[in-house]
Amino acid sequence: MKRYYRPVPLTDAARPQDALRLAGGWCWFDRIEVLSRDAAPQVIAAADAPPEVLARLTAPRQPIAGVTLDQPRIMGILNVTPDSFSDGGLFAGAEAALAQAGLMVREGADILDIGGESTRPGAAPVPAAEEIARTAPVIAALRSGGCMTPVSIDTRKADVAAAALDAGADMVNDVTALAHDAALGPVAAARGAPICLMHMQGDPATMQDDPRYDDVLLDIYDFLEARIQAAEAAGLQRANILVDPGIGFGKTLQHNLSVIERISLYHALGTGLLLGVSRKRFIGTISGATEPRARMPGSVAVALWGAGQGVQVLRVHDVGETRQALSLHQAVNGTAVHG
Ligand code: HH2
Repeated sequence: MKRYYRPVPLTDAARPQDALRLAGGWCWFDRIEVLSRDAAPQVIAAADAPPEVLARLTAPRQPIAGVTLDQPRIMGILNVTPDSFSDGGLFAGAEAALAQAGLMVREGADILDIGGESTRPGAAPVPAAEEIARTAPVIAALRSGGCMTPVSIDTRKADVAAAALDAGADMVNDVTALAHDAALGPVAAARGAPICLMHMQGDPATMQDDPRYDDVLLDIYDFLEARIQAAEAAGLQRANILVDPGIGFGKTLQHNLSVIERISLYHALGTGLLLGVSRKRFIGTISGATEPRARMPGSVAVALWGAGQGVQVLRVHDVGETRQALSLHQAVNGTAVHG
């Protein structure tokens, strides 16, 4: 029976002497919830977990695209698409895209995630040439304009990633975790570019039709574990991989909530963790905010929950609001980094 080890992250001032530091970051833990597919969850002392599990949970995560992961980082979303669910059409022109990128950098984005193909439920695929024409010139203009902030290309296609990396992007964000285009892993590996591997069930056209899991939390764990192995087989280093459970990608409201509640499980994969909930539908379902842009407060609340669970990268539209919330969260829970 396979066991899964979920650390219980805390930032409380009352830290026992034998508590362990989670992933070299700002949370500590001294208990682990042991999960399996056929037994009730059990809470054990961290010291009683297998040594290889503790090694993965405590190993400091390496910087990604030069960004250290010892504090929560903000990835600002820039969709240069006509049809993204919350900002489609707003930043499709190069000038508007550059202005928005500049604003997000001033507001405190650590990474910019640029995407030229919407993956919202029901979205139609975009040909690679069109996706390149949308993204590469914006990345090149950011670089020639002196922007030093690391850029991630949100694509599932090797050709789009290669063009973006040529134009000055630093990392790849693949919502299919290398399952869509077998050439993408080798492209990232050859250039030493970090990659984010996200879980999705099905594809955007049909993923919300009737998503089902045996155990959503554990099924995603097994998927990500297998995709890390596939990425390593393609030549990527584990230290250069982020994983993401893919909120809203083939998941019901309850699936999303179950995953977010126990998201710290994925620290056991030994990589950095990324969470993207910004303005997503489940926030509207719970809060009644039907307009995506009205979902900012709920998005910030869930981002703070992620930070409290040790999630290293928060993918958000509302950078300034998230930065303010995060800095207050860190100030009052004692995890602020000074100096
Ligand atoms: N969500 C979206 C797109 N890319 N990448 C990662 N790693 N994680 C996510 O949760 C994620 C993602 C969807 O959001 P958005 O980019 O705002 O919309 P659209 O896909 O319509 O462009």
